[in-house]
Amino acid sequence: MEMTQRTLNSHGAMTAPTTSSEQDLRYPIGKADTKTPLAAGERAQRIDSIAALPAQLRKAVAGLNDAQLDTPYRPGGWTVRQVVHHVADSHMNAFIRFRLGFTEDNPTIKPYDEKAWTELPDNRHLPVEISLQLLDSLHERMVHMLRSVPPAYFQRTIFHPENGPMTLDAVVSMYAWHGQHHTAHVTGLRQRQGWS
Ligand code: NI
Repeated sequence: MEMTQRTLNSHGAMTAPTTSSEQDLRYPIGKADTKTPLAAGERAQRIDSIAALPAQLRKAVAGLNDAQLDTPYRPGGWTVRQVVHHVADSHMNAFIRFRLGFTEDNPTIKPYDEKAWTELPDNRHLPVEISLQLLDSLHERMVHMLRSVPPAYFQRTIFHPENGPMTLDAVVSMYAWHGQHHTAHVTGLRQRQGWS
């Protein structure tokens, strides 16, 4: 089902979808704020957000049938199923990036082709529950690590070959945002489709 967002102009006529509404579908919570360094309270809040993600994502997809899970969250976008498996793909990389950054001096991290990963068969076919369980375990370990390392560790850096150096504070912000960003793709679709 097409889910173009149309708005009424001042004369009451339907207008074509605008770039801004497409942007709204793609970036429902805006872009990541990766200012660095974070104040201790801000960092704790963002780590809390990472901790909350698995349950939020589980709630976002609760009760959806296979046809709904295989619906793109926006025209031309990934399906809900692909979004959930992508979050697991991405956060496995996050876990490794934190661990490299906490234990090595400005390690070079490995970018990956996230779009190509999302086309792999497990992402397209497996039940979302598989990745929800993976995220439960992964985030439990990641959050324990993030809440327990010395605060100074968040000023350590990783080196991204395309984007340059990033502090671990920026990585915390990036992945706190990332989970909320994709959860909002699913909750936004549910709302627009009237799936309750
Ligand atoms: Ni993503």
